[in-house]
Amino acid sequence: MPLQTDILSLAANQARGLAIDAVHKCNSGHLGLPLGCAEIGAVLFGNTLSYNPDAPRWLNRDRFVLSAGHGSMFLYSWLHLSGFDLSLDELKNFRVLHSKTPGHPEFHETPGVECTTGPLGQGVANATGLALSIQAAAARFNTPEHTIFDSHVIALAGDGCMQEGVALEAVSFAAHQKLDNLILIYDSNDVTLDAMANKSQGGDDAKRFKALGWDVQTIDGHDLLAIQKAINKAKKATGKPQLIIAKTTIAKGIPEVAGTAKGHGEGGAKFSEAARAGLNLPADQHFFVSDDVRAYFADHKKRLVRAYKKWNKTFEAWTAANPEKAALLDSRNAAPGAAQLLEKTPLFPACQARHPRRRSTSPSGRRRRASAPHRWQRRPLRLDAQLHRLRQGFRRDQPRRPQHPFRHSRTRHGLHCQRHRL
Ligand SMILES: Cc1ncc(C[n+]2csc(CCOP(=O)(O)OP(=O)(O)O)c2C)c(N)n1
Ligand SMILES: [Mg+2]
Repeated sequence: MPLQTDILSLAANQARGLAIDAVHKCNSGHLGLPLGCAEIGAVLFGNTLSYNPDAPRWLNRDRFVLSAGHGSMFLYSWLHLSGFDLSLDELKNFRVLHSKTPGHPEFHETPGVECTTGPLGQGVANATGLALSIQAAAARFNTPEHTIFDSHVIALAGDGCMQEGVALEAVSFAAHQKLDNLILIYDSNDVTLDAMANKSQGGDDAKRFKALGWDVQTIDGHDLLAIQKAINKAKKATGKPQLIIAKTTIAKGIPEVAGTAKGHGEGGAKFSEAARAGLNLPADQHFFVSDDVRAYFADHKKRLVRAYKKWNKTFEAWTAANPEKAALLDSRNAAPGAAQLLEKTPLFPACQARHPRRRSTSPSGRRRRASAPHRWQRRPLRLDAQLHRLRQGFRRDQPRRPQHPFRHSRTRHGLHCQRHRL
């Protein structure tokens, strides 16, 4: 479909506005990526990705993985604009406990989120796994008459992801397996968190990926047409995974911090009112989406649903012609889900052990124990309780957020958890 650049540029600026407002409201989060990649989001969700917001787990959907999970407001804004079940109120609840918009995207929490991401590089590996499984399914289930699996996996990764060993291992594996349904968009903005990227990384990424066996394109990540052309070319390519190096300006839209390390986090939020004016967003209406942008995405959804229905017809014909394959595919429903797997997780003796605590025998130690005896009672290790809560989370009818075993910042041992600080 030809790209409607006017309306998509407008949508990109309004997505920027949603990110600015959400981060400003909770005074926390990361503005750099949602602002720097707004045009990439507009092309993906407004043109090139194949999905159905009403059926987020459709078998043959394109999977979008935000490997740079700190830029979660990017994903939430575009899921909202595309018509997924993610209301404006959820965007207003960004980073609020039990909202559908946690600080980093979490699978199970939010329709349209394919993977839990945040630890840098991990999404690249997840995307590789997804691409591999789609190819395995295609090899097993497609027939000369019917193609039911032909979707793509598109991951968006930043400089930090590229530095991680887990990403590099996956990248090498993807090339070896010729995963040509994997498209990696590299948000190359020359900044990593609190410094310019050249302080911590160097080398020629294009040459490195080519040497491993990838096709590589380098584009201006703010040029809508260039982005569309590159993604379409990557979708058509065969035999190799596809890297698109998108040169972007971090925090584009907030001139005070754009292109600098200050643009990475919430630093730009204090300039939000001036930035909103520069982006032509109404001063008196926060979390603003214009009627014409809503209308564009409503129309786009109709196109997507038409393609989905067409696929369903093919799927029905395939099912009738291949009952054995269809039964095999259906048997995945009998496979245990996350809740059942957790039920089977044994509680190891270490979890039930009592935590030994050294007691001071000094007079001051005795006084402390006397003043707060509950703090000195012996209790099971935290892991036991967390596993229990995780199970409870999956048991609830409403998909409330299952507690992550490492969510707490401090364990009884006094150890801080890295994940908490992502
Ligand atoms: C494995 C891991 N280490 C450290 C972090 C903390 N962290 C979050 S974002 C970030 C910088 C990432 O840089 P980049 O991907 O270039 O993001 P940008 O600054 O361009 O938004 C770091 C180090 C993390 N999330 N995961
Ligand atoms: Mg960067």
